[in-house]
Amino acid sequence: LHPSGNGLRFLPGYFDRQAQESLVGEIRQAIAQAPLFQPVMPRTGKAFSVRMSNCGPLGWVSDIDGYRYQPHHPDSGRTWPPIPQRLLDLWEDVAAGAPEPEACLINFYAPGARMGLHQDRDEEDLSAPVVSVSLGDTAVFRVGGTNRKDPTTSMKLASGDVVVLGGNARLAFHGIDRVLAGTSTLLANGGRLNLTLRRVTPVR
Ligand code: MD3
Ligand code: FE
Repeated sequence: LHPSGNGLRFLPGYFDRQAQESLVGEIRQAIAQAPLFQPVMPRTGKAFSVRMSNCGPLGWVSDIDGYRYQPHHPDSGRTWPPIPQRLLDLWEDVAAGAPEPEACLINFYAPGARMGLHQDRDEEDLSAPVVSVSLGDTAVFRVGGTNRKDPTTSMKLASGDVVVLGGNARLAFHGIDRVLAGTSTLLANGGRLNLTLRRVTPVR
């Protein structure tokens, strides 16, 4: 049994083309208010190849001091825009029972960008799932177990696909090995958007 086996739910083609186009419009609006920023690794200051923004009451940031959730954009100091209703509806559909999401991290992969193997453990509430939406070019996603050295399996994530990471997949190591250029016409200039909905703080 793969360590992430019983906590990973893959919902291919959850969003149809029309819903994907609406989502892209909503995310473009969010990015107009909260521009993509360039996260860097704590201590080293090495830049991520992925650019990021957020919507929701909290947003994930990474700078020389560390990783954290905060209510303000790191460059402008403004609060993050609201999470689009379509994404709150998705959460209700696939994470029913979990407290409402507080953060939607927006990852933008320009051609050539990738994300190394990591765990998501900056949330205080690790009981809620993470819900991921892929838009644009197909990505090669790698997921393993809760130890970095556990065996990994690869999956392709295409535009409109949703992945729900709960249970023992919540702390699984995962990353994006590459984005396959030219696999989607959704984003005019290519690349990939990934949206992850997260509960950050415990309810009580
Ligand atoms: C497995 N994003 O933002 S989404 C991230 O495609 C992140 O941008 C990737 O990893 C991306 O942290 C992967 C799928 C995903 C998201 C969260 C997870 C897989 C996960 C949390 C735990 C385990
Ligand atoms: Fe992650």
